[in-house]
Amino acid sequence: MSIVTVQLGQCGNQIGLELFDNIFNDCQAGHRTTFSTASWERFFHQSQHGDFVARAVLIDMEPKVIRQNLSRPTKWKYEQASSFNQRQGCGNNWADGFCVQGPAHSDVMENLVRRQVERCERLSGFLPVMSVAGGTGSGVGTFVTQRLRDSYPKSFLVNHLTWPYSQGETVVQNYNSLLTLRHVYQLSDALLVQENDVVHRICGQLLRLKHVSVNHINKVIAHHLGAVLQPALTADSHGVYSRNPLGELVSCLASHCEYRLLSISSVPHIPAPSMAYSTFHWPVMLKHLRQMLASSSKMEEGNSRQVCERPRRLPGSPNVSLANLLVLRGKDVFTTETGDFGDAALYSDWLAPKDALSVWKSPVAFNKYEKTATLVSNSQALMEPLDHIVRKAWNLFASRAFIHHYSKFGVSEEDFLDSFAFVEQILSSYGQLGGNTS
Ligand SMILES: Nc1nc2c(ncn2[C@@H]2O[C@H](COP(=O)(O)OP(=O)(O)OP(=O)(O)O)[C@@H](O)[C@H]2O)c(=O)[nH]1
Ligand SMILES: [Mg+2]
Repeated sequence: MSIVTVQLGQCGNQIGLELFDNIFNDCQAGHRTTFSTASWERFFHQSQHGDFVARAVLIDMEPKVIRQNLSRPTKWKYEQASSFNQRQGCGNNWADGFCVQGPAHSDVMENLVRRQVERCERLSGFLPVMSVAGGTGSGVGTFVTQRLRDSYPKSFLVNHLTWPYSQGETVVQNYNSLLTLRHVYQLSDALLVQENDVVHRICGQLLRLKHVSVNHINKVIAHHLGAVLQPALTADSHGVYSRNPLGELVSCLASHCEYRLLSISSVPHIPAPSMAYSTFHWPVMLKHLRQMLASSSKMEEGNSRQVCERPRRLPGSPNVSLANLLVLRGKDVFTTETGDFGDAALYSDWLAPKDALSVWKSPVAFNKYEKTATLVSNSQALMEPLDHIVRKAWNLFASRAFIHHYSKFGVSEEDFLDSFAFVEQILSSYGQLGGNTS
């Protein structure tokens, strides 16, 4: 089954390109016909000339990144006619994107999506890729997510959201994040979240890159996403690569509508020059990943984020999961012991651990790594950054700073208050996973 990716705004378009590149290169790296065929059906269709064309729609209110994407030489292609841009962005304003630009260009964007859908023999669903902090990705992205939900109510809808640096690049990034989450949380089946802070640290500390660029960050984000979305064998797929990637992801991780936040962590991350000398041991890798899960850090131990504040969780309390998906790729996956991830201590008591843990496997090595273990977790791991966003947004809102930029496009103070209440409720729900009702 196929996924139609909708790349929105600068961030969405830059990450989307890296994702397709990652997937295409991964498939080309070896002779593995059934794997590649399943992957290509997911992400590419073939043109009359035999070119691999991404199943993607590119949307940005600015022209630059789309132009770069369309002209960048790659072994695969974007379809020129599958893009839409305007001349000026939304100026980091969610309200402009959601209330003005989205509705103004709704028909043309819908037509582009429909054309991609018509190319799919079997549609699994949609993957909108966007940041939550700018104007186009967040505002137009939310609008497009709403239209996708209305027009394709039976298809799966999983949003990939990039969360901004906590120290912030724009003063209103937390307003935009708040408004995006308020809407997308209800529309989407699941939200795959990657935080720029965390990925930046992975690049600097684990990959030992001296000057971390956006490009480096996007490659890591694409690596994580590819590790989850490339074909794998599920417990009941009887040796056949899973058919409905988004549907299976949602059904094992996000079947409860109040819990839709999914974090991704992966091991190992190895600097390119060290790769040839590295050894990969499943027990060591899985031990690290298990420790990361328990402590809700998204980087390997030793370098992980120091837990500074854990709002709404008891001090030192372990990260509680509702559900986890472990994806193993590479050598010896079928003989690897994963029982530690079924430890009841990791989970809320709502589901038996055997129902809360899913394991997908593929014997095909991923992205030059002999072995890769990736964990997608619906747990309390995103409470801290989410709480940070809400608090920062509230600090601005308390003095009604910048609200006029939003109200002039139709987003009122009441809309903000409603969004605060909604996101507070998400935090409270996740807090209750650990039995903490504060
Ligand atoms: N990881 C990553 N983050 C990005 C990238 N580009 C922008 N961002 C982040 O995205 C946020 C800004 O969103 P953009 O995608 O630039 O904004 P936009 O959607 O184009 O919206 P406007 O330009 O305001 O119309 C900031 O938090 C940036 O750190 C990227 O290529 N990769
Ligand atoms: Mg932009």
